[in-house]
Amino acid sequence: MQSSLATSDNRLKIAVQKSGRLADKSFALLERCGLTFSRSKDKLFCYGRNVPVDVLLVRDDDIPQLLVDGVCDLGIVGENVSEEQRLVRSARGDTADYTTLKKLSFGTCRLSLAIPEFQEYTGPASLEGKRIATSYPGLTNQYLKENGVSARVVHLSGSVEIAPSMGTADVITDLVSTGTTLRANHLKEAEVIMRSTAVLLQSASPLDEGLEPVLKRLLARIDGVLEAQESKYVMLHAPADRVAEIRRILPGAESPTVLKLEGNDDRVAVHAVCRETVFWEHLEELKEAGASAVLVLPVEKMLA
Ligand code: PRT
Ligand code: ZN
Repeated sequence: MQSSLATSDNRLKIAVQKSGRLADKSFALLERCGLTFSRSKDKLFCYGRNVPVDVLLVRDDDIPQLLVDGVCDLGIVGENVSEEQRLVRSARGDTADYTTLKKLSFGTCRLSLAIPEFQEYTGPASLEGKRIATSYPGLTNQYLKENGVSARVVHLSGSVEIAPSMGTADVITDLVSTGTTLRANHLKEAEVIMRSTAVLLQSASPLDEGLEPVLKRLLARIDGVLEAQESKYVMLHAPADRVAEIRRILPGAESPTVLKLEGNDDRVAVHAVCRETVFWEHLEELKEAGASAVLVLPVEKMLA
């Protein structure tokens, strides 16, 4: 992503959230891909110093429209926002000219139906005729339609969780992460409507000339960052005759490296990259299989 490409006038533009739950992690992802930026005075624009990639810092809700208009080539938003705007646009008869390139590993939450804590929930049919407050009318209406329920969706742009106690709605659908907000408002989660993480979106507008290889390399680096986040480098000592068993326990490990231990013919050192999460349970199983001196190390970068 260096040299001649960096001198091109054409630059890849990525929209990310300026401040909020996805802001730091979106920016950190780009930095972990090796991109460095200088920020404009108003802090709304970041100019890529070592790559022809610029970042626009905006409200998350504006990102899909920037992609539809071709102002930005890529954008990072929650799947909840991406899908909600897709549904709202399609209800208006507009197209949503963006596609999901990748699911990212942050911004995890769920859009859930929540009801007053002392109310009984007997399934979607019990929502018939109810008033549902939400900031996600598209996803909520889709859920009601899929379940053949007729209810009134009350669109609120914020503080949805207080609607039942204010008497403006009977139940709500809202984003939930830990569940603390629901509990604090005497609500309980009754149904998960959608699970969401941050996603990388691409505009359907064609890329400017010369940007295809820039995009390709950026995507490969993002894959490398995401894979490295999950992966761990595991080192251990094991009985020489139990290596096959050890290998089966290591989650997502390809061919491990097996090394001789100086002055010890019965035990060997095993090194492996585990591409799935290594849990304490795995370490306990390894120990039972005779492993000792088990080290689990983070992986900084990975290139397939
Ligand atoms: O200013 P801007 O419009 O850019 O930001 P915003 O205020 O619209 O969004 P922001 O920063 O709150 O969230 C951005 C994205 O983060 C969302 O679109 C989701 O994809 C993701 N995300 C992950 C969440 C949450 N977790 C979350 N917990 N978004 C919102 N919440 C809110 C939720 O609405 C509720 O009020 O947190 C509260 C619930 O949290 P818990 O932990 O109490 O369950
Ligand atoms: Zn927003």
